[in-house]
Amino acid sequence: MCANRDTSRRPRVTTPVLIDTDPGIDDAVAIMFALRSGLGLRAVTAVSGNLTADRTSANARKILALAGRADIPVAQGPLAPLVRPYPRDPFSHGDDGLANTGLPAPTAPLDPRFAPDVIVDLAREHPGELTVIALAPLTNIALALMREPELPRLVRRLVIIGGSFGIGPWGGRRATGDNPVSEWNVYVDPEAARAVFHAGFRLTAIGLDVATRPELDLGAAHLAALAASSTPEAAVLLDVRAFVRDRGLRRLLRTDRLARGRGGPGAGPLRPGRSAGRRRDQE
Ligand SMILES: [Ca+2]
Repeated sequence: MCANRDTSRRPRVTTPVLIDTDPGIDDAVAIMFALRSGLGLRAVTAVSGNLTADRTSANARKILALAGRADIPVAQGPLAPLVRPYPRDPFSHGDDGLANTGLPAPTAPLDPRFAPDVIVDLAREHPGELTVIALAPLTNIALALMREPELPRLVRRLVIIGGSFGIGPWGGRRATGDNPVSEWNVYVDPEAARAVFHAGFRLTAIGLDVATRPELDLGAAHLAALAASSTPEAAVLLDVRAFVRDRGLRRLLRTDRLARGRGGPGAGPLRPGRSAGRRRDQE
């Protein structure tokens, strides 16, 4: 390395990042945030979660195209978890899986490689450097582990949205597994989660107890900035937020109807219960 201190002409060095994902509206937002925050996103691997992988891989390409990054490769994983059947997500993500935003069909082709192979390839290409951000069931990561048992040593860091590590007032209400502390990404493919959590990665897991905290929601200042923005991502983000808000209102209204049907108008406070939350909203 030369000792030239003039850094202005050097290319910006960013940590290579791979996002494993199941968009789905929340992951669509996460991908937009990742791109806008300047992460060195090198590849996206799509897995079955909120929708099956054929749809999540298409949605990932739609979001990348929206953000002007259709050059980032997207590879598709399996259509089902490792050993269990694919469970339908009780929360609706809209007919298109992206809050009915009607984004155009992707024009960029799917990467022909199997998604777990892309994870292994990128980890080998950047030994000790790659950060993997897993926003979905861990099927792809577990399959990558089977192909390359050294993956935990090759990957610099694995960050997971998954699991639940405490009981809080918000997590249970938004849990989509089979009980109030059961988190969707682990619920869908628990065998994959077990393999990944025990593999020896330098791992950070952000659980349901943290990810559902209301202070992480967009605040008034964020919404004002989005409304003032002319970027296509901002318009889609506002549409997504409206969809989620309306979806919540429909759940409340339905619960209200159920309560009145059982005990009349004074049957109890309006509060979405587990039974209402677990039914899929019809659009
Ligand atoms: Ca996800």
